[in-house]
Amino acid sequence: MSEHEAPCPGWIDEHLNGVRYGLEGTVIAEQSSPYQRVTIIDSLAYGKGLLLDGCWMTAERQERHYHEAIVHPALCGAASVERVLVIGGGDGGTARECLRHAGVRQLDLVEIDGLVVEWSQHYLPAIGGSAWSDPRLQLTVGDGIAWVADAPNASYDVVIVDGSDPAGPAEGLFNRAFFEHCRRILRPGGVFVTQSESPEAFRQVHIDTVRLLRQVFGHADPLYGWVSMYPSGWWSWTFAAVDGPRYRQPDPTRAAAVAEGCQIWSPRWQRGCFEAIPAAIERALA
Ligand code: SPD
Repeated sequence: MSEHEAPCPGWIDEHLNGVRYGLEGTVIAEQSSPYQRVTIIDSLAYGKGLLLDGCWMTAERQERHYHEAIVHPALCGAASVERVLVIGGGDGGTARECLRHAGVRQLDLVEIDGLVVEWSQHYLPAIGGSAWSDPRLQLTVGDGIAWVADAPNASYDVVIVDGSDPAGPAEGLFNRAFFEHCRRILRPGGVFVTQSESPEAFRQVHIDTVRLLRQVFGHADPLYGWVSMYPSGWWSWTFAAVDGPRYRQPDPTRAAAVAEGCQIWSPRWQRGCFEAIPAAIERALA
């Protein structure tokens, strides 16, 4: 989808549809895994960061915009948070935010690419933080699509899909069969969330993803935020639940326990971001 090129020395860019999204910095490690090209950079503005196949994934001084947004509406909204599944998320940031919730007893993190985990632990240790040594974390390097297909009915309270863009290893994380399994493995009161791309730079993928989730779950709500290193800087995460949009009403006790440590998320921020649906997207989804 995008190419990682270095058009001028000292810049690392993601290229998409005639626009480049770049950081000034240097590549400090790069290798092709069996799944994708994995690149670690050191940037002036955001510290060390990760690209997969030339697309921005995360960076030390930027990651909270993404990880707080994908995690806390789900973990503050689910009836229980005892058993959490994260598909993808090999940098550890989503796991770190989940494990700030004291009610989490087991977090299964299933990442397809062992090199992403290895290099995130080595080069970006602050992103996973204490998650990597937390006994509640069960890390599996394996196929998340097969994991959800094989998981028993009603086996998780929260399912989080923290994949990359729908090309290469993440392509199968955006289709009906996958979403149906995610719904099947949720317990009553359970909440599902997936990163659902940019309403501008990936407009059609975004609309298709929300539509499909509405068909599978009966309802789904995109939340809009900002990840300035991603194409257009405008991003979305779409939430659904087995028994109504409970993710819109954060549990006050759980919210209070995590809000103090957040840079971006708060119940108020979340309320605004669920309401901030662009008019044309709202019409397209109607
Ligand atoms: N275009 C970038 C989409 C990336 C989504 N996942 C990011 C991984 C952060 N844990």
